[in-house]
Amino acid sequence: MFSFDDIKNICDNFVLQGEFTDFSVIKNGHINISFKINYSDNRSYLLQQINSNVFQNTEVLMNNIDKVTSFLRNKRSKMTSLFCYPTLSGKKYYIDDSGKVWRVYNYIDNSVCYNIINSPELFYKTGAAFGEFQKLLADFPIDELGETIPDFHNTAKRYTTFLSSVAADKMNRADACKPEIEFVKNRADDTRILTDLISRGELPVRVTHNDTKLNNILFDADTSEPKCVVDLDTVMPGLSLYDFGDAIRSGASTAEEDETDLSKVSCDLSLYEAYVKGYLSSAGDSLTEKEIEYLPFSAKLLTLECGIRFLTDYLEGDVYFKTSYPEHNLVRCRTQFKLVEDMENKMDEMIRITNSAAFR
Ligand code: GN1
Ligand code: MG
Repeated sequence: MFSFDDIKNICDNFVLQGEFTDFSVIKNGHINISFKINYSDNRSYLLQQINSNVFQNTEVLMNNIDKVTSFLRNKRSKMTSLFCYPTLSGKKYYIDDSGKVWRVYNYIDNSVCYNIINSPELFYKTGAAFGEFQKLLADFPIDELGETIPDFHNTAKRYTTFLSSVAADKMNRADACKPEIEFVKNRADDTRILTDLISRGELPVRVTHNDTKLNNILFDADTSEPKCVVDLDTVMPGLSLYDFGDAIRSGASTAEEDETDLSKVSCDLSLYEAYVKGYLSSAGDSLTEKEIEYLPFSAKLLTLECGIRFLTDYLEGDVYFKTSYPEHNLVRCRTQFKLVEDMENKMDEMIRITNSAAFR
């Protein structure tokens, strides 16, 4: 899709050290397009084409990222932080002749990420790292952050949008997913629970990551210690519960997000327990009782929300998430709904685990 010259020409607009030698595509992520770009003297950087359909206000996006990364770099932490390289004109992003938006980050060397994890020890560390990330940003001036995607985790709104997509059915796909549509409608009340708590002032709005998918944390390839929290596009005002819930959705699942054999999909309670303990070990003393009370529910809600988003995108004709085949979003929503069902069956146990970890 992109030639050597295409990529080199884009890179030439950034202030980087050395000579461009080659590049490779990084396959992770449903939104942006990422490349590892290699320079002379073994230097590498991460080049990304930002999805402007998803992030419609580049100024707000890059301003948030610039402020947050600068703030994190001044904090004491064992983890590394991202850094945005400037363009020749001193901006944080570059717009090419065809209107595509690009940025360059430092490349985090010698690191690995996972789409699936089966080690509670590693998932404990993941929880501790995301908890630390939240704590490091606790005194960030929240008013300086814009909303990069308005109502990103407003599940009640996501539900309304979903209903409109079902009604419009512009791709004639609704017939093919009747059980999934019913599944969502049966859980309409759940979608309003956190938004209601926010409007009653019962949950604190914090600076949160909002996309704490397992593969958004990089581990050191040698030591397996968390090395860097990445994908900062959605760092903005949010709930701690969004970050906790999404991490469980993605990391405590026994299967990948697009597994077609649903018998392989479940929520692993030993992974759940490990994450809760890791997360509480770093973020615990800053959480309110209400936040702790809603941790188990947030896992279910964020999973339901993600499934609703996949299903909505399927009904809309796959306009948001990158897909590799026509039913990809439908397949993804099915794994999420299978997980939701499994969490519903295990909810009492999830509550017990959470309480015993929090109130020891
Ligand atoms: C997207 O960018 P990526 O792949 O980490 C999405 C998340 C979803 C996730 C589902 C900006 O995350 O909200 O939970 O896919 N990011 C955006 O895999 O929509
Ligand atoms: Mg992302």
